[in-house]
Amino acid sequence: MSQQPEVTTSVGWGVLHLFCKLTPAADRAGVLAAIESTADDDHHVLVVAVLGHKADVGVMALGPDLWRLRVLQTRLQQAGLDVADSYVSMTEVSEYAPDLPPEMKTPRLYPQLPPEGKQAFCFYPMSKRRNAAGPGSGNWFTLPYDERRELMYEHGTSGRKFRGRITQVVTGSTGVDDFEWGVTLFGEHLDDLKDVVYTMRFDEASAVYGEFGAFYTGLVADTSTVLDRIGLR
Ligand code: 76R
Repeated sequence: MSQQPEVTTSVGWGVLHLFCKLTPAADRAGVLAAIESTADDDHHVLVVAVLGHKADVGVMALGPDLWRLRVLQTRLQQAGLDVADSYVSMTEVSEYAPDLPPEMKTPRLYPQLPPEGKQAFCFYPMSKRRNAAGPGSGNWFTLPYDERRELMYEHGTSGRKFRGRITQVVTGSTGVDDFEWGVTLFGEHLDDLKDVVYTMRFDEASAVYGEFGAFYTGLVADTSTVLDRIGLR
């Protein structure tokens, strides 16, 4: 294979969520090797045992080199996993938080995952509504910036009540996947995830403007534990 130059984001990292089903051809050693060969100092892979029918295993990979993320996908497929759903996004600092101090910006752009002690996981994609008229009307993108910033300030205030209980990783996907953000949440207890999402439903930014895709829920563990528990021995 010819040597490809790296394709990167200009800031932050690329993020690939893969939700996979086991097939009869699934090969434990191949899956382990795919994950181990992707992770290095800059690239991180975390593995989730998915609850429910939508998938068996979730893999979230982050890092600068998008080819490396694609090769992970290829190797998982070659190891007999069927990618049932996926999401492509990138880390970002919100336009409503330009003044965050560096110690808050760095973990937004370069999150160190998984957060310690938070094994309950959920992922869902989200957009802000842009319907001009009629039922379900509301257009986030025609609101003046100051109004949007106020609403995001309200959002941040209700979010901060969960500081320590929840780790949120909001990654941008406008133009690269079907929604505008991927929302990945980690908590110690499953109901931490429910509580934060329920609380945010009352924030105007979510109550009036939030639109959501499919939710995936799972349990974070080291790769071999996840593979044991989903029955790939
Ligand atoms: O980064 C920061 O901590 C600054 C404040 C903040 C911003 C700018 C913040 C805090 N969020 C921001 C941006 Mn959030 N967040 C979500 C969801 O289900 C839903 O209704 C929404 C999904 C949750 C659960 C959540 C949690 N946030 C965003 C954006 C980007 C908006 C943009 O740029 O236009 C989205 C889509 C989004 C969605 N948010 C927090 C939380 C929590 C728990 C916090 C507090 C974090 C902390 O203080 O540690």
